[in-house]
Amino acid sequence: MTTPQTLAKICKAFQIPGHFICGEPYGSGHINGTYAVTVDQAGQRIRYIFQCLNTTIFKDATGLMANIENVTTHIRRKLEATGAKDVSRRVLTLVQTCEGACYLDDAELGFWRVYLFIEGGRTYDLLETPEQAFFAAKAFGNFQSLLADYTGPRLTETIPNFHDTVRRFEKFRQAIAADPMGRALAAGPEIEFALRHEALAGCLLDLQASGEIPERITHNDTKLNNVMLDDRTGEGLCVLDLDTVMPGLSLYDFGDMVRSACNPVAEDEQDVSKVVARSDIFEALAAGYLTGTAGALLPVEREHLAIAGQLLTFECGVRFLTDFLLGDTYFRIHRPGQNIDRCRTQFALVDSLKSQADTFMNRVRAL
Ligand code: ADP
Ligand code: GN1
Ligand code: MG
Repeated sequence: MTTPQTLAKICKAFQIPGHFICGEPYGSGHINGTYAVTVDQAGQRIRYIFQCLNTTIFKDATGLMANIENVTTHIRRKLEATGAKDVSRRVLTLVQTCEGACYLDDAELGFWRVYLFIEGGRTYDLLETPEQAFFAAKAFGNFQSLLADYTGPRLTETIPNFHDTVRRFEKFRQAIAADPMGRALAAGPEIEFALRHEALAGCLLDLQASGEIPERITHNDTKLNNVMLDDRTGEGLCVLDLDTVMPGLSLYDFGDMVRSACNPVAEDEQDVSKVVARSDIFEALAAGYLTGTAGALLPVEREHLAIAGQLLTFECGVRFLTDFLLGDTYFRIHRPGQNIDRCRTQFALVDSLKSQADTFMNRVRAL
């Protein structure tokens, strides 16, 4: 973990006036190291988000930062053109280094970026109400709408084949065969579940290959704690975590919202009997996403909203399981067994989504 002394040093490398007061780990992301840093500026305490990028996972860190600059610039211009209020709370703002770059790449300190801290909003690991689901999904849908006319340079694929579930399944099979930690035996029921559901893996890739669903610029990591809701109005405020914004499918974005929002308990809950796909949340997500994407979704995309939830939940479960088998090198863990627990909740959610598939589809059709 990065010490306050190191954060103070990083602070000096960016165009941040005033002096460093304190900094501590922030949020519950699994990949990057995120810190909230407080600075005294002429007697006011101002916060910033400092992030150390995981460059083992994001191998093309400079390409990734170029994506974020291009995407945030495009969104900012569009918001300004429509006279939106409070633009610096509605889109992430990168702070430049003293040299005028949008990141610091330092042999000793690592790869860092700094964002203005968006005040007056919060992210949720667990959703409480359908209203929150509606506004979160609307914000992700609107994010996609804002990028629909993006004409800048083609965005870098920051993690190639990120949602290629078939390839991910192949990696999973290799992990079972290699079993470097000797954990396959302990994960017997989960491995069996995954193998039994393999057919799910290709469902969206097949539709894309046949040209039935289009590639768009999508977020690709629409977990609920990657969108801020406004404390005052409850509405969507800002879409965060732009590391995986790249060409993808709308259904990936919707599917991951279903995965992260429908479950009433934590992603690593150990009592899987508590896992259930909440139908009122699903319906609110669908309504919010259809509102945010403002008519852009094709009928075939609408018809696959429910299966997308199953697919993305399955994919994530397979990823957690693979990481458990390989020794927890991808998703940060805070206790042994956390990745297999995460896998179990995902698979329990797949079961619940499957058993309610018809109801969920009827809800979408009625919207
Ligand atoms: P990770 O890639 O590790 O998931 P995120 O970019 O999602 O990192 O950031 C982790 C958490 O930090 C978010 O869930 C959110 O609560 C908070 N956060 C991120 N950026 C900001 C920001 N600009 N202002 C306020 N909070 C933020
Ligand atoms: C990771 O970075 P974070 O914590 O928002 C992961 C997602 C997973 C999610 C599962 C780049 O998201 O793909 O769905 O964990 N991000 C990356 O909680 O792999
Ligand atoms: Mg995140």
